Parts: sequence; structure tokens; C-alpha cells
Amino acid sequence: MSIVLVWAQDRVGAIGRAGTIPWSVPEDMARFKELTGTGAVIMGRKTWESLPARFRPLPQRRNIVLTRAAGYWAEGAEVAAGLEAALELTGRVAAVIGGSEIYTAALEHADELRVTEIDVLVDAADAFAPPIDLDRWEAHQVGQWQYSRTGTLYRFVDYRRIDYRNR
Ligand code: VY7
Repeated sequence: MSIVLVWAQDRVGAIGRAGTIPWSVPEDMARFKELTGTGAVIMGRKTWESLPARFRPLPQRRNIVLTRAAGYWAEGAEVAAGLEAALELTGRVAAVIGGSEIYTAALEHADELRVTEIDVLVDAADAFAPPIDLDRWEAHQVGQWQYSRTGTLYRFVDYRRIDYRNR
């Protein structure tokens, strides 16, 4: 297995506004649930706190929360002081589920990016996905644009790290 970053973004990479996900695409939540399965999920403290209490911890998954705050307690989750410590707990088998700060830190460790593109432009977004360097990442699976039952267009794009060893 490997380290997979899972996010949903708007047309310019926005993932959040004021601690929430500023669109409604239930098909993406289903995808998120499917991708994270029963494995370990690593998230930042703000993302943890953004989850509705009834979905905290995310059920059937090992929840790991990153914070620099000593003594932070997350009921039903494990707390790690940083990404390296979290990856020590999971042994390179984990889904990183946000947010911005954590994606940016985890990108260099990641093997795969599983991105949902949402065809909206979020006004006043305050959280963004890291830019994907296409010299380093190959979009090996680009899904068709589909209509959500909420009317919003979305598609799934999967990236894998380009292996330069064979060049
Ligand atoms: C985070 C929720 C947020 C608000 C309400 C319910 C992609 C997504 C995320 C994170 C979408 C969320 C939820 C949905 C998942 C349910 C539990 C309830 C589950 C991400 N592509 N999409 N996200 N939950 N990192 N990447 O919706 O969760 O999985 O059991």
C-alpha cells in the first residue's frame, strides 16, 4: 500500500472556506468513504474539528490527528505531533485527508493523489490544495465530468508520481 492524498477542489484549487467544504456533492463524500475504506486516515487538527461531531472519529477507520499542541485530546482518535510521527504509526499505509497545511507537508511523501474536481469557483475561499507539479505527477486516470444529483459537475482525477528512474 501507499500514502494517498485525497481531496476535493474547485476549479482553482480551493478546498475550504471558514472551516467548511463550500459545495455539496454527495457523490464525492461516497467516493471519500470508499477511498478511505477501513484504513488509517491522517488529518490536521482543524480538519478534525471541522467534522460534524457525529462523524468523529470517521467510523471504521484509524483516525490520526496532527497537532503541535501538547496535551491535545481527540476522543476516538490518536494524536501525533507531526506527519513523521503519524507515518510511524501507520507505516506508509494511510490516506491523508486534509487540510491545506497537511496536504502540503504530505505531498513529498505521497505516492498517489486522488482528486475530485468540482466545477465551481468558490468565492472567498481560505484553504487551498497544493499545486500539482505535472513534471512530477501524471494524471493516469481522468474521469468523465458527471452531474451530481445536486446539479454540480464534478470529475475524479487520479495522479501517480512519475518514476524518473526509468528515464
Ligand atoms: C468530510 C464530512 C464533512 C461534513 C459532513 C459529513 C474528498 C472529501 C474529503 C473530506 C469530503 C468530507 C462528512 C463524509 C464522509 C463520511 C462521514 C461524514 C464517511 C476529502 N475528495 N472529499 N470530505 N462525512 N478529504 N477528499 O466530506 O466529511 O466517510 O464516513
